[in-house]
Amino acid sequence: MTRSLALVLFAAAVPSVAGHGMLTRPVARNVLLNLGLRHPGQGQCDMAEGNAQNMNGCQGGVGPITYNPCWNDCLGDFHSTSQACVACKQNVVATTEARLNPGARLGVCGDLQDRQSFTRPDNTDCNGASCVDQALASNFDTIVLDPTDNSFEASMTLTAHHWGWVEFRLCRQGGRGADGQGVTQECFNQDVLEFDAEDARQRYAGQMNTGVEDPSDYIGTEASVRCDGPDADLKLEAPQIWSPPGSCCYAGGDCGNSNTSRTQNKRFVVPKVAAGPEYKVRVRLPAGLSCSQEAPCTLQWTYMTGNSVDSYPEVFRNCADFKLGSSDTVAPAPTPVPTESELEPQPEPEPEPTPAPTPAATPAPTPAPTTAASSTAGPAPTECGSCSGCLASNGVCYPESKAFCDLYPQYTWCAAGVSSTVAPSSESSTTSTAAPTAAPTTPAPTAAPTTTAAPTPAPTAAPTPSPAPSSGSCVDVQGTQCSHCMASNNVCYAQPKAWCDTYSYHWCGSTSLLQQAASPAPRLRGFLAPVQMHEHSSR
Ligand SMILES: [Cu+2]
Repeated sequence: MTRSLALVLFAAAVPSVAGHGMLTRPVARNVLLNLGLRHPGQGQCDMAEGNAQNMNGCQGGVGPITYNPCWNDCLGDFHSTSQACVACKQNVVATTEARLNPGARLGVCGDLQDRQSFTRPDNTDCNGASCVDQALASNFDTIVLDPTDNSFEASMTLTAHHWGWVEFRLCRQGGRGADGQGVTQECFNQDVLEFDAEDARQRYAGQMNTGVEDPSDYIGTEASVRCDGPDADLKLEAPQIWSPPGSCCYAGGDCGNSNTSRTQNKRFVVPKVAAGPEYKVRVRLPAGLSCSQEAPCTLQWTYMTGNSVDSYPEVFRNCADFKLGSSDTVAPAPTPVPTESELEPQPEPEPEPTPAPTPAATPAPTPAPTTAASSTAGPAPTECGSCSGCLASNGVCYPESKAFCDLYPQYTWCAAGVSSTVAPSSESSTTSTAAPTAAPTTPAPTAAPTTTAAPTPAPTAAPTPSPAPSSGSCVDVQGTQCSHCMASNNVCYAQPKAWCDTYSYHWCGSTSLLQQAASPAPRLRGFLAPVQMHEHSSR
C-alpha cells in the first residue's frame, strides 16, 4: 500500500507512532491488511498505514480512580454501607463517568465503537473499501487442532509491553456475523476460551512478574492493576469505570473462577518483557466446530493492560478469522511478520497522565491538613496555571479533593473547595479536531515510581522528581543536554522538528532534515528498558 490511509480517512497529520500489540496467529484482520488504529491520545484513534498494532478504541490509561476522597465519609472502610459512604462513592463514580466517559468506546474488533472499521462489513475505512470484506477475501489462517484437547497454538506480539493479561473469545458465526452485519460481542461472549494452563506454566517458568507464579496467576498480580479479585473487589461495584464491556471484568461472558483461583485458565497473564515480544499460548476450542473459508469462525483477542494503577486500562482488541483444517491437508498461510521498525518502540510523549502513586492498600491517609511539604521545591503558585484542583507532578490537573491531593506529597493543591471545573483532558478526549492540537496533557515523564512490587529492569527506578511542566530549556530531566525535542515534562525525544512542533514542544536541535533523519536512538533508552519505555506508569 503506497497511499497514506490517513489522507483517505482523516486530515490529521499526527506523528506516526508505534503501537502496542497484535494477534499474529491466527492472523488478525488488521495484521492481514496491515492497517489499524493509531495510538490513542491524539484527538482520535486515527487510522494509519502500517500500524497494524494498536487497536484499542482510543481509551484508557487515565487515572487513577480511587475512593480515597471518601475516606472520611466511609470512616476508612470503603465497604461501609453507611449512607454517607455510599453517597460519596456514588459521587466518585458519577464524577468519573462524566470525566472519562468510559462508556463503550472500544469496538468489538478493537476499532471505535461508533465506527467499527474492522467489525462491520459495510464500513469502508480501508482505502475506501470494506476492511472486513478484504480480510475475509484473504487467505486467513487455517487452524489445526490437537485432537487430544482441541487446542492450538496462538501467537501474539506485544510491541509495547504493559503487563496485564489476555483473553480469548470465539464467535462461531464469525466473519460477517450471523446477520451479515458483523461479529458481535454477544456472540464472542458465548465462548470465553480456555488456555492450556499447564503448557503456559512450563513455557513461562521463571519469566513472570514478581509475585506472579505463572500465566494462570491472575490474582497474584497486584490488586491495583486488576479490576477484581482479592483487594480489588470494590471495583466490581462500578465495573464500567474500570474496564470495557466484553471483558472478564465487565459483561464479557462466563469467565469462571478467573478472579479467585491461581489455576484459572481464562486470563492469560502476560510474562516478562524478556519473554517477548512474541508470546505463545495454547488455546482450546469447543468441540464440534465448523469453520471454513466461506464460513469462518472468528477469534477475538483482548489485551487488558496492567500498567496503569487503579485506572481504566488501555485495552486492545483484534479479530482473527480462521478455518479449521487437518495437518495433512493444510499449508497454513504465512503470518505477516512485523517489520523491525514496527517493533521498534518509539519514544512518544504519552498524552496520558501518569497515574498517581497509589496509596498502599490500607494505610490510613491522615487527612491532616498539612501543606504537603516535600520533594518538590516549594511549588510556585504559578505552576497551577488554570488548574483549580490538584496539580499532579506530571502537569495534569485532577479535579479531585484536597484530601486526595494531600495523599501525594509531590502534588500541588491549587484551590480551596473547587473541583471539577478543570477538564483533565486525556486521551479519551473526544475532540475531533483534525489538527493534533493533541497532547493537551503533559506527557508523563519517567514513570512515577511507587515502591510496591519492584517492576522491571529500569533499575534506576529514578524517582526523578517530576520537573515543572514546560520549559524552554535544553537540559533534560536527567541533566543532560538535549539536541532534539524537549517535551514539556523535560524528557528529550529524538524526534524531528515537525513532530516537536506538533506538540508545541521546545526544539533544541538543528533544523536540518538530514540531521534529524540521522538522529540517534532516543536517549530515553539509557534509563528505560526498550519496550518499557512506553510505559505509562510504574507499578
Ligand atoms: Cu500504552
